[in-house]
Amino acid sequence: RPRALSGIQPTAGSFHLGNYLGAIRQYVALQETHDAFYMVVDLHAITVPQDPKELRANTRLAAAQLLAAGLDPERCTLFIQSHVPEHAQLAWVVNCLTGFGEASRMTQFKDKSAKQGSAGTTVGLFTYPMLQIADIILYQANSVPVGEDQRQHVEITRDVAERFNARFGETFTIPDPYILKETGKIYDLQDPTIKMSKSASTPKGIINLLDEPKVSAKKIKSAVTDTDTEIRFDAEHKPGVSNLLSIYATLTETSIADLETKYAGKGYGALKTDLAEVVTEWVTPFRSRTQEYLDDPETLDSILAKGAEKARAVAAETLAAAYDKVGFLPAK
Ligand code: AQP
Repeated sequence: RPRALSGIQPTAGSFHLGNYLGAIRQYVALQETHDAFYMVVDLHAITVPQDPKELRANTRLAAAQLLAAGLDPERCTLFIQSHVPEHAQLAWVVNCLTGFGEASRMTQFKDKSAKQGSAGTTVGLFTYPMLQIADIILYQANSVPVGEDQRQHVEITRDVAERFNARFGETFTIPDPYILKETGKIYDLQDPTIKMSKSASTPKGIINLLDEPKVSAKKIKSAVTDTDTEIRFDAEHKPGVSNLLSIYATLTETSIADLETKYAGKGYGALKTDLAEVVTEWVTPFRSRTQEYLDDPETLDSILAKGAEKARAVAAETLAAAYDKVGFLPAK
């Protein structure tokens, strides 16, 4: 089976609909076809300040949500990044193989450091993509399910893995991004030209999966559309309506063409009311399943311990091979 690998940050509070449709939904699907490794990336989280107690709680919450969304510990390996020290160990080697200029071109770093200001920008935020490279190549991943915003990080992973292989001999698999055209970028409900994002969206623009369904319904009903009345997919001229159609089509596994037919002659209000219903139907069992995992931390922790053990077996083997290729003297 080909390998899949992806990671998600332990967001405070809840994952949002962009995280689910852009990434987590694909994690669930790839369990069936891939030897899949998914992790909560707590090492990445500390690139910005974190309260230790909250970080711990958010890490469990993230794992609970991944399980509630459909990850099955019998069909994939779910673990916490800091439980597998090989990530940080390989990241150092990756740092030493990545050019400063090359790393400086990462747009996510440029955006986030601009927002933080230079005093608030850590070296960790700068080297985030290098840790992400290590995350991916440690598992010899073929596919990396992510949203469109992560494409550049998978591309630099390919470059650095190829560089390592050329310099030291074939060691790492070159990964491909796995990004779906329909859901690779879910947009903010209030500004459908930017992605739905925990750091850039206003509260009204973002659908948090653990919010009360009533709260999300209200946000959907006040989503920005356009002055036209026709329900038609046209990302360029009708970004708001197109975003609602993408969300609706994916959650109900219908085609956008079928939705266009269904809503022909109907107003935006009807589309929004029905979409609010669709989202409510999806989040209601998701919320209660998440709570069940949170109510039983022993089970959750034991799933994560088993995941870490499985992940370490793979990661340790790759790290040993890489350290040997680089010329590190093995410890006796
Ligand atoms: N709007 C989105 N559309 C599609 N995919 C998205 N992802 C995030 N937003 C969208 C994908 O979700 C996965 C997890 O992302 P992350 O761990 O980077 O989470 P995040 O950083 O908390 O997500 P945000 O909201 O995007 O955070 P900020 O605002 O900090 O940048 C990734 O695969 C990502 O592509």
